[in-house]
Amino acid sequence: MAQRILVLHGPNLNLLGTREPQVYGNVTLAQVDERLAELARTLGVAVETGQSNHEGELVDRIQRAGHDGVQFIIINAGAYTHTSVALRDALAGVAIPYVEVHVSNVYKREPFRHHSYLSDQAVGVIAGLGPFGYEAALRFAAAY
Ligand code: CA2
Repeated sequence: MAQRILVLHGPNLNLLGTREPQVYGNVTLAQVDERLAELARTLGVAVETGQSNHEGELVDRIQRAGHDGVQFIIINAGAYTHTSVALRDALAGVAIPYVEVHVSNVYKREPFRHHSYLSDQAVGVIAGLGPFGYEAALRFAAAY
């Protein structure tokens, strides 16, 4: 059975590639997901991607992952990274290893983006590599 990997995108990431290109680049979320699907085929893993602007929906998706055999999570929680104890608790609750991804280098940005509720429980964190960060995370997950 192929390893099952869930990629979750949080709030506003549906706007990727359409606004603020100086911060987030020109690649759209659909293109990121397409690239991940292609790469997953090459790596022989099963990847599922999803985006939500709603904290509770992200919590529900993480809880479901705990029941449906997901073995690794790649998550860019967007702004919820810096605010959400609920997402932290959901990830801890399912105990599925995860990598936190940020398109931008949050450490070069406003101080409120320097703290993450997810990082200390993550296997690792990728920030500032643009959309390539997701690809690097998927390669890591496949080898994990
Ligand atoms: O750099 C990242 O990937 C972030 O997770 C993106 C979040 C931000 O709140 C985090 O601090 C860092 C923002 C989501 C993307 O929002 C966009 C807004 C306009 C245009 C494109 C994306």
